[in-house]
Amino acid sequence: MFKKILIANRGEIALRVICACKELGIQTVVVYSEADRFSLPVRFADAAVCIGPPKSSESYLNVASIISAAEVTNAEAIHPGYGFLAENAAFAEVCEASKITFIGPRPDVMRLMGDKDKARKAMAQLGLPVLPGSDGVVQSETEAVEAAEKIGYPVMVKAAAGGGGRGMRVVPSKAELLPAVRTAQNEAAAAFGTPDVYLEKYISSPRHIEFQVLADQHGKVIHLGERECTIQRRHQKLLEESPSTQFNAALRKRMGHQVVEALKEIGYTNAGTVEFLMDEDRNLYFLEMNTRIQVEHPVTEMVTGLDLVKKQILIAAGEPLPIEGETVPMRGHSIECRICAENPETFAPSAGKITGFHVPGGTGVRVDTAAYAESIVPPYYDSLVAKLVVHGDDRAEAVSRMARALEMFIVEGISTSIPIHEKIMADPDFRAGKFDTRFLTRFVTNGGV
Ligand code: MV4
Repeated sequence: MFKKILIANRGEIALRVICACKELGIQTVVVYSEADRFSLPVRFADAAVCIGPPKSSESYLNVASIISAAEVTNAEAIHPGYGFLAENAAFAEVCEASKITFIGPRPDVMRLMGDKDKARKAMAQLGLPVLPGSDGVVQSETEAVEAAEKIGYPVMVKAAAGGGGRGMRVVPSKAELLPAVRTAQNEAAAAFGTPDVYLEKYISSPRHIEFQVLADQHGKVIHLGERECTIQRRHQKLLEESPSTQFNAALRKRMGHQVVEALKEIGYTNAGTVEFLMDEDRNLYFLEMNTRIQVEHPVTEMVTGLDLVKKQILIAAGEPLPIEGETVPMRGHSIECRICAENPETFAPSAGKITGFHVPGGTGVRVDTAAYAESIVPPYYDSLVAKLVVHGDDRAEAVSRMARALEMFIVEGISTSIPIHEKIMADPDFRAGKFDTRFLTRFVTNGGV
């Protein structure tokens, strides 16, 4: 087991990793930017190293500074959290070359999954269902036209290096195809440094469902069921839940088995998430795979009782997963609301000082946050202030528990997304489990997708 781990992240996830390390008896080092000097991760870690100015590019994305911090503190492993360097294969390679364990999958597997059209091809070959699409990246205008014809309109143009909704275009008919391809290529080149795009059949009001997996270094792969992440605004998830109202035990077992088999073939290790789109007939199609711990991992922890961050660390240290079969029992229902610092009208991030702060508690309530009264939400990073997570015996109990917990959550000094979450909890369609990716458009004039 590791004696000391460096955490290359900030905010609630840095604190989350510190919690796991403390319980495992592992020493922690956090790196921090000048904007995070008075943060809770800095306070609770055994050691903290300032790695640069507030801008991420000069601190949390600064590979050289992070590696030297690990070297001077004798950290044996690095936990990247989510965002920043978490899915950067080159960073994982630098760790390897520096004899530091990167807590995540191997760099080659990260690189494959980072290339969305290659990942799609690989997963299709391994038996996962995918939407009809082009055969890899489209190389010419003729190829794009022919592929779209074969798929049938509407189609979607997607950046190979994209993900999370960036560099995507919906194309209703042939007239719009080539302009959309060119725009997407330009966007992709600007955003990711490569213009590669591919085409896929467009599903108009899908649900977003993802499977959580864990894989050890001895060939054991398990799944921990699905999360429903359909309620999003501009590709930012607002809330997630597990299980999905659209799943039953048979569908979970069938899809979970397919996911487990595919990841065994790929040689996947550590925690990961396999994303699917679900159409109106409940068909599932592989979209992409995330090779990190995700923001919404707590809902899976609540229904499985497993500590996913501890599992990540144990797996990286070479421990076998002590689990029989392909999955674990799941109990009850969990929902997570992402409480963000944002202007309720414009949704622009609302940085500033939190003057009053009270977190709800009681049965079945968990709050993951690095905020406290008098703390400052810096303007440089994402606007997540807290994750409010509840567990109940069933979905109805989880919804009412979330509603009362939101009511008892006090954040003063900045505005947050708490009011929109309260509206969602009170919504009859949400309560009935009736929603798709356009759900939010009716709450907000400029939200939607
Ligand atoms: C799609 C799609 C429709 N058809 N792909 C958005 C995030 C990225 N991971 C994939 N996304 C989508 N891919 C096809 N072929 C619609 C979306 C999409 C979406 C998906 C899940 C949740 C919210 C969404 C909002 C807009 C678009």
